[in-house]
Amino acid sequence: MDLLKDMAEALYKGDAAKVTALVKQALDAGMSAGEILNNGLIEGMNVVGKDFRDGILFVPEVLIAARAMQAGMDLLKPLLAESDVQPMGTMVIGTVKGDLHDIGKNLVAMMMEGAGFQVVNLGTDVPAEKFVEAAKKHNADLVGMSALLTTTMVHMKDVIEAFQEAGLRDKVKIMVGGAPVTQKFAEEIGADGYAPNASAAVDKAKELLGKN
Ligand code: B1M
Repeated sequence: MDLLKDMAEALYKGDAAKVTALVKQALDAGMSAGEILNNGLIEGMNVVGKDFRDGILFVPEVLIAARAMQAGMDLLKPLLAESDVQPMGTMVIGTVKGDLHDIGKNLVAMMMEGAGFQVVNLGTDVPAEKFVEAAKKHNADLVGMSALLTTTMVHMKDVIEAFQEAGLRDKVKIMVGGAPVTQKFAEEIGADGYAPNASAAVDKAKELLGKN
């Protein structure tokens, strides 16, 4: 168990090399990929999320921790794919059409992965039809949209309408976020959820899928 505790701590500190070494050690010791993921990596990322929310950690530390998480995940992913560990859910995420900002969106994507979600990151400048196509292809439970410009946040509504037109609106929960986006705006455009930051996004996603 100490191995997993050390792993969570190394992840919190953003020590990717140590996380990698500990994941290998845990696998050699016969632990399952699911156990390492849930009790080592996700455990560490949960603390990162809480401390980010509470203003103890800031964006650079979270990005470094997320990189360490990714290093561990790279080793576990092929094993998880073979095993029967079910993700918390699948999220398709992207920055809306016309918008090239992706730092916050990637942070949300990484925190979601850290919480055990499968994330399909569509990148930036994503048109409505691409969100719909990807949600269909990956059988997504959640669609996440990010916008950093007042001129592009309006496209979030277009995406929601595209899901309605495709007859898929009832199949997915839609979450929005980004600096100019508010709870009020989310309600106005008919989104299911809004989150002000990456750790709140994880909480909201779990809430929307009834996984709390
Ligand atoms: Co731009 N930019 N930018 N920019 N940029 C802003 C957003 C701006 C506020 C700066 C300013 O004027 N003070 C302003 C927008 C004004 C407005 O619309 N009201 C602006 C502008 C005007 C522009 C250009 C138009 C500038 C120009 O060319 N004249 C241009 C537009 C390009 C385009 O997109 N088409 C532009 C370009 C750029 C760069 C390319 C140089 C660069 C982006 C690089 C990149 O992302 N790869 C950039 C940057 C870095 C910024 C600022 C400085 C920082 C944004 C950022 O990364 N924040 C920004 C000013 C600012 O915000 N202080 C600014 C850190 C990030 C962690 O926070 O993205 O808010 P944020 O994400 C948070 C939450 O919002 C939330 O969680 C994240 C983590 O906590 N969140 C979600 C985000 N998405 C979510 C989704 C969710 C839930 C939560 O659910 C799905």
